[in-house]
Amino acid sequence: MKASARKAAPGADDLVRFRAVRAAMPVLAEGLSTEDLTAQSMPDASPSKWHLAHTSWFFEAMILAADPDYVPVDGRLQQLFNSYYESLGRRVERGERGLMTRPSLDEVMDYRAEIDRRMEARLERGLSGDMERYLFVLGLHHDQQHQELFLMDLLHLMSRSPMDPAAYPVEPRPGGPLQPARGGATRFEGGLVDIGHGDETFAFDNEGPRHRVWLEPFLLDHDLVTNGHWLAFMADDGYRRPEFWLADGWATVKAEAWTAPLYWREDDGVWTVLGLTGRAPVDPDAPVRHISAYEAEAFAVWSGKRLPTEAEWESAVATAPDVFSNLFNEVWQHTASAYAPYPGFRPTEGTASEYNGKFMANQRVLRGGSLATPPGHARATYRNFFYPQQRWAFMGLRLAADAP
Ligand code: AVJ
Ligand code: FE
Repeated sequence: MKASARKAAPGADDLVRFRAVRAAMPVLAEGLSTEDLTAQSMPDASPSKWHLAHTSWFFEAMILAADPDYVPVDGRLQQLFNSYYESLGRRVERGERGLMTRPSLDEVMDYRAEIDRRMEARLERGLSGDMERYLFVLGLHHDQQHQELFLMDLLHLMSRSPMDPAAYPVEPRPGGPLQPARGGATRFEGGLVDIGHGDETFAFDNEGPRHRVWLEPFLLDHDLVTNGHWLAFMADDGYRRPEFWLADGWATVKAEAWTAPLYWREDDGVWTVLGLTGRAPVDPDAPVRHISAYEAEAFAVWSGKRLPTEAEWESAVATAPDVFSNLFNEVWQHTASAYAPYPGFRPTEGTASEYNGKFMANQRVLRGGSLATPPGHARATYRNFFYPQQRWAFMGLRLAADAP
């Protein structure tokens, strides 16, 4: 199927969906100060204010501005809130997003409101054609991706303060409640299996086309690796024994002086971790969070198991979704797979062609979803991706093994 014809459900309820998705990010901002919403903690993380603006800019640049008679809300904002689209001209460097004290937060919220008005007027007239419909639904899913980035980036910002600030009084868990562990693993026969998205509902372009893959028999654990398991790895000198590590991973351990997951700290022999509700003792029963692909690989070697490939993960979840705990609602799960195009991959046509495909070098695929993933956003074919040294996302692991 041609990329331009990729489908999204036809929409009498477009307006309802639009309002529901757009309402979510301002709720995340409630209770935070203007200072909280403005600062940037590292080049990989954006200020909340930027997320509020960029998700509005996306609808303007991808849909509203396609009309040749369109007059932008403010032409300068095109440059300020373009993330990475080369075809849309100059932009502010990623690491300098926190320097944008202007426009003010109020002005950004006004921009949001104006884009929402214009989009609602557009939706009332009705979307024209498959491509515009695809871009509209892409805009909704893009907004949801940034709702998750908002929480990841906010936690990273909080972690840079010696005050161990609590961003929220109660942990926001749009992804749903944590499920109890079950123990054990299921064996899968493998063979010739189909993976990838088949285009009957919305998916990002990188999830297709659906294609065949050969899998040897494998086991996949029902549960996520816990902090308790991770403490055992640390107690066995996991971060000091190069034999567990990939060369690039070991170089990173030394260069970054890693001794524990991100946000962990040891005070008088007690490990604590910073989360969205502040600093608390590490709970040995909770799934481990904020470990890089390098750390996941080292842990897997230490434990005598391995990471699943993305095809194993997807095939297992499609076959027996109910045997697993916490597939989509706690941490994205590292896989052994490089983020590469599927056979026959074609980027979405037009400006959105830069959305996913151009990042297919030197990154790893993660599967599932996290506590910060909005409801209805994740699915079994979803391919998230990060560089192997990154660990500020809500990421963890579920182990696999070769089946006898
Ligand atoms: C899939 C999370 C790596 O953060 O760049 C946001 C999501 N794509 N805007 C990213 C995304 C376009 C993407 N990740
Ligand atoms: Fe974006």
